[in-house]
Amino acid sequence: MATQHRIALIPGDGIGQEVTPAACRVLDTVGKRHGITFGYDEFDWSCRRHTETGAMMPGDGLARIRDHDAIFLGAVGDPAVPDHVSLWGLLIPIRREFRQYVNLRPVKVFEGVESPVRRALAGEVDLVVVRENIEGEYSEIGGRLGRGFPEEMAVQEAVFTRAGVTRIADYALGLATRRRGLLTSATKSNGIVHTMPFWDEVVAERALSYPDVTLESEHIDALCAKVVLDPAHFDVITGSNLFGDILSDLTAAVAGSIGIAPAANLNPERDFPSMFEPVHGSAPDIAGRGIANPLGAIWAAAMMLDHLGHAEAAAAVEQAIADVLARTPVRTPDLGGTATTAEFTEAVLEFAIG
Ligand code: GGG
Repeated sequence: MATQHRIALIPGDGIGQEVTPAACRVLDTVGKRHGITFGYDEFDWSCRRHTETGAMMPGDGLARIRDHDAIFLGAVGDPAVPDHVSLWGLLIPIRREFRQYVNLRPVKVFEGVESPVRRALAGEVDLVVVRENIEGEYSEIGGRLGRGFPEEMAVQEAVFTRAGVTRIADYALGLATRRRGLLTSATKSNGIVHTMPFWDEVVAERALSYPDVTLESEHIDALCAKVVLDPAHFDVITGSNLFGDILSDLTAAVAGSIGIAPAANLNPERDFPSMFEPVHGSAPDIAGRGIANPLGAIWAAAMMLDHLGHAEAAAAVEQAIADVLARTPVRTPDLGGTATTAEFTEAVLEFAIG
């Protein structure tokens, strides 16, 4: 009998509406081949909904998706709604309420994709960014005073807890143990005098329990330079919420395009559903033209398959992505081609199911 999964589907805004159906098409087709079926409950939570109703999602939104096996999200953001309103009205509450404290963002330079960085060669760059996802610089603590007056001010408190840093360090160290054994921790303890030395201390303490992992700590500014100059050096990179977010866009660009990067927002204990999304945003400049790169969303779907216990199906999707890039000229415009979202998706399916 086929394994059935219920997925909460939130296409969201802009190209999220275009790449999410592409990912579902791959899930359905590859799933069928592997004895897995998906039932989707689609939610219209988005900036359009905010414009019409005043809220990104309904008051009981989180309760409605709590019991799904996983959540698949397209993209969030539209010029009509301030970015902090759309993010804090949808994406961030999901991550926090469901304790999705790991944001896993793998990056590879695929054969057939030319990186803008000369030293980023296919087969050599294969790294994972492990971003802390529910605390750090993304914090509600703070406020604004004296709006409109010359002395107007804004204060934003970053929040780092021992529990929070410990669990993300353990996740990253565990992952490094199963990979090449190198963990790079992003810091800025020369300028940020409280939270970053604390981050460094906790990561170093936890590393003592992982003798097979070499830990290196790099200031975020120097780390960004090194990622560009020598991307093949890196294996697992961990960072706070903000540093991890910035690093994953940087590493995705080094790999050729932010359109190819996937993300898994994981609740490792599986007390709550985890959420899968492409790293890219809603890209209003190209939305509606059918040319968005669905690779990030399709790769995120592969990560979802893996999380749901279907490693073989996940590997088949990842291999199909690699095959399209290595063996065909099919590319969306962000990778220098002329293929549409649908054409790229078809090419992936041809390799995935033969
Ligand atoms: N595909 C997810 C998305 O739309 N992300 C937009 C974004 O700005 N994300 C910020 C973040 O991940 O913290």
